[in-house]
Amino acid sequence: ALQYPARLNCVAELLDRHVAAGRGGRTAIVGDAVTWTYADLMQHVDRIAHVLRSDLNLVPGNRVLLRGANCPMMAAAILAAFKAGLVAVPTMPLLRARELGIILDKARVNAVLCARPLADELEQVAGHPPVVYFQDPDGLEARMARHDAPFAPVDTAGDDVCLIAFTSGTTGIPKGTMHFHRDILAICDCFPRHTLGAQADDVFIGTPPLAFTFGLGGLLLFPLRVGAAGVLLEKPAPEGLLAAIERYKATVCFTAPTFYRQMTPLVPRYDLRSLQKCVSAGEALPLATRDAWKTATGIAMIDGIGATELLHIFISASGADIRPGATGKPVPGYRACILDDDGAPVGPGVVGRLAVKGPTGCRYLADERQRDYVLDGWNLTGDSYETDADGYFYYRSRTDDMIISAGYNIAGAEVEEVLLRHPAVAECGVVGRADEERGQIVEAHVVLKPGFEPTPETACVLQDFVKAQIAPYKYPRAVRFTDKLPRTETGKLQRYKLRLS
Ligand code: 3SK
Repeated sequence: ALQYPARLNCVAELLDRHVAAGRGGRTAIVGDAVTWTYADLMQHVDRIAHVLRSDLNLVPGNRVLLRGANCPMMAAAILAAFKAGLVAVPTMPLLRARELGIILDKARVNAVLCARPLADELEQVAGHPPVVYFQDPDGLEARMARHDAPFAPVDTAGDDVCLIAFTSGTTGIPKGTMHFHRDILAICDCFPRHTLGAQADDVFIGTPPLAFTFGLGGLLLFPLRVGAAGVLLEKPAPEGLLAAIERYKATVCFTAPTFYRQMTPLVPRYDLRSLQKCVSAGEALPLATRDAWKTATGIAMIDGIGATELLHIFISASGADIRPGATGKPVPGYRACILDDDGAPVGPGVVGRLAVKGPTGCRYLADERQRDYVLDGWNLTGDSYETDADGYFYYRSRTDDMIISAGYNIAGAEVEEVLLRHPAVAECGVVGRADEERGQIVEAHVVLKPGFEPTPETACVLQDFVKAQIAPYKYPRAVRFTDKLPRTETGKLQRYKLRLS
């Protein structure tokens, strides 16, 4: 089992340790516009920590919401919050005012660091806490210039909360998951060490936002743990990612199957000889995607399943351990089993609920759903799996109504709630529909109010309406008009019927 000291600030281990050991000149972070060494990163982190503590008067345990695209300043802001004994609450750049409002409220946020280009939605949240903008000459950067002293890591306990990562609940009400300083190190000491084999000369690159723990680990924490470099791309697109792999000679890529599918036909246009390891998570990896990528690049993808609740990947396989069709085996440090509906373990070949136990685990912030997620220390992830006789785990489906599209978790209920606010919508039901490109797409079944026409134009109007209200990746890519939704006698929407229709 992993052992960490009782007093522990994860940034001392991830960053300061390298500088103290003479590795300050190594590249830590590569952004679109700047490259920072470990010493540069530490200087930025220390200055932001001073701003948070001295200028904003925050005290250990206070919560700081962070809003920005993947860039060196966003990375430094997250680490600064950890180092200053605060709790970082990173948020997806695409979130709208409504979603930000819920998070600000739920996490009882004391202050915000926000990239200036993302100011609009935040400013629409009534009564938001004090904000300091970065990527703004008169904002955070100007304040940082006034603090040049080193900042000593706050003497936090290993089990002090340092991160609240939000994930969309099936009801559309985001759930905050709380993680300790020691959890941050634990995820670095499991998957990247045992499955990925991360090394100091690796260059990590990829697309998931730092606000998604898949990206936070893969693009920032994992490289720092081994003294490697992470490339942060502000606007990742398939062509841009391939060009960046070539440009920065990246060795390890983290992204979702959708992205690998989009990149596959473009591979011959780029020199990807540096690339050695490709990690896929965020949604199920179809065999066809894995095979096409192998044919195009020669690289056998490292599939994995993780959860925001557990912080990172807990089942995976690499190299000779890869078995086509299987996600893999529990990552060393984790245990996993399959449970039936009564919570009893089942043997190979029987589909049931995936349960996981390990050094990290679910701690919801003020949410009753904790009781459903954790049973006797086992985390019930909401995925149906089965095992084979050799202990490999095979993904079958989600056990809940979560739609997973291009690696994004989307709650059908949240999209329904928005659609119902449009004057044309009488009733609606939103489900996931299998899709070659994105794994699943959001599909809305809509009953219109009298006077509205079920035309493609109306569908576009509804799609634009959703995009304007909540993060655009949640909009229904398919809209189907119907006269009636399938409901039980008690009026409950029968989503499975919509999925079959
Ligand atoms: O969705 C996943 O598989 C995942 C992977 C790593 C970290 C977090 C998540 C949700």
